Amino acid sequence: MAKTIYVLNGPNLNLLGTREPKTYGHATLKDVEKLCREAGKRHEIAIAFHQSNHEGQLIDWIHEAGAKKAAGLVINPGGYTHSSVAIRDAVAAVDIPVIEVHISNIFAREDFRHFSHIAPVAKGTLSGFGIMGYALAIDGLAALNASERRS
Ligand code: CA2
Repeated sequence: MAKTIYVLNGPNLNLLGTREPKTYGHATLKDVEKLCREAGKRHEIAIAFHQSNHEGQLIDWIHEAGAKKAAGLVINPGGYTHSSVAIRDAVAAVDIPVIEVHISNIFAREDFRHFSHIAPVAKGTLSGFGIMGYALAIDGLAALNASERRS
């Protein structure tokens, strides 16, 4: 059965490409989805791509990825990065590798963006690579899966 990587996008990321291009670039969320599907194809891994403005929906998808033993999960929690203990708890509760992605470099921005509830429970974090960060995260998860199969 084909492996699946979940790619989850949090609040306001549906607006990508419509505002704040200096911070987030001109690409839309559809462009991000295309990029992720192309990365998935390279590794023969299916992509389950979602966006929600609702914390509970994101948590349900994290649980679903865990229950289905997905090959991994890429999450850009948006503003919830800096506020959500509930998303942190969901990430900590699943036994699959989770990569946190941020389009912008959160450490080069306002102080309140420097803290992430998710980072301590994620396998790793990518921040500041633009939308390329999503593809890099999928490449990383594919490499982790390949090395696990070898050991
Ligand atoms: O850099 C990132 O990817 C962020 O996760 C984006 C979040 C922000 O709260 C984090 O600190 C960093 C915001 C997502 C909002 O996205 C928009 C995109 C275009 C226009 C308006 C909002």
